[in-house]
Amino acid sequence: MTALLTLTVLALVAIAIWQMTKIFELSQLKTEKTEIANDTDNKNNGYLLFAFLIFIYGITIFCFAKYTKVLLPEASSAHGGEYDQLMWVSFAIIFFVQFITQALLHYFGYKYRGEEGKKALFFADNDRLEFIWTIIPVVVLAGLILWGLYTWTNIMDVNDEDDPLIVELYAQQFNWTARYGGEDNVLGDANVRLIDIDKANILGLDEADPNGEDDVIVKELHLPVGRKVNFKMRSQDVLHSAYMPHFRAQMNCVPGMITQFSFTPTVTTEEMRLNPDVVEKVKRTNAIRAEWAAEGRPNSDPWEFDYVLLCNKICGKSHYNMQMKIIVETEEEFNKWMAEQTTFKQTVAPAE
Ligand SMILES: [Cu+2]
Repeated sequence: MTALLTLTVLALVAIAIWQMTKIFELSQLKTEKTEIANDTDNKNNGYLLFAFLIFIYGITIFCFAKYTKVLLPEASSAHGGEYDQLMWVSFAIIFFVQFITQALLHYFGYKYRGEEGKKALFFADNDRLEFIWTIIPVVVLAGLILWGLYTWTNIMDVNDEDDPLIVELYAQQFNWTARYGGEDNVLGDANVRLIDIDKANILGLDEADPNGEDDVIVKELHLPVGRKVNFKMRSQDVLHSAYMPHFRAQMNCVPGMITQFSFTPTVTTEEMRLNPDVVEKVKRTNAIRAEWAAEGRPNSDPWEFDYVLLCNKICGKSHYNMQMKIIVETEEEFNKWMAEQTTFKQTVAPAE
């Protein structure tokens, strides 16, 4: 609110100054036609172009220096490295091209400013120039697109080779539920029409399907490190998107259909908590939280890093808080945890 008021005051002061200059100008005896730009005006505008150029370079460098730390830490999935490399190379090319073209754009704006007696040269075309500025972007973009397509096909190759763990991610306003295939690693059939709250059948599993009997339904996603996981996404109501940023994974959850994504987690939660970037982030966050705690504000308990599954599709008013904790652990820890879970058959109320 204070910021808004300050901005309003600043804007009003600026308008007042502008109006006063107008009054001042009008009160002067006109010596020349001030509405037409003269050489001095053009030159000043040319210099302003350079000032703007320095401003955009400056703000870019500033943002990089100040905000790179909020980027995600190193990828925790087998395909994540490839994905990150593609992103960084694209970034590098964009910044390189932007650096050069902006400098040229502003320099030419200054160089060919209007001057008394200077006439523009009529220049129909130049085949060589046209060729250069067409062929370079074509080659670079075609390279990036082909590499992107190749990476995409690699990442999106969801198949059942290497005995993947089958996990369903079920989205609804505004929470996630995960379902494991159980002992047989096969998910029982399910349909939203079969949801029966009275019987605690919250995911609409088909009770007649024997594959569903040993399914395990949980509110915290556990994954064994190094084992491929095939995710099957469903949505109960509207479009959601299952986003697991640390694994560089995202897939929309669409009502009425099953979408898929597959990845292999490579770093356990324990290991990730020791990652220098993560340690730094936890430190920064907890420093802010300590300040909050001192002020008696809510949500100020110390934070510990955990992987998360977030919803990345604005799906309603509590979308921002639609998340589920992910724990990546060793095979033994995972098996131990799994053994403690109850199966669908054990939890569902018997038919009356
Ligand atoms: Cu959502």
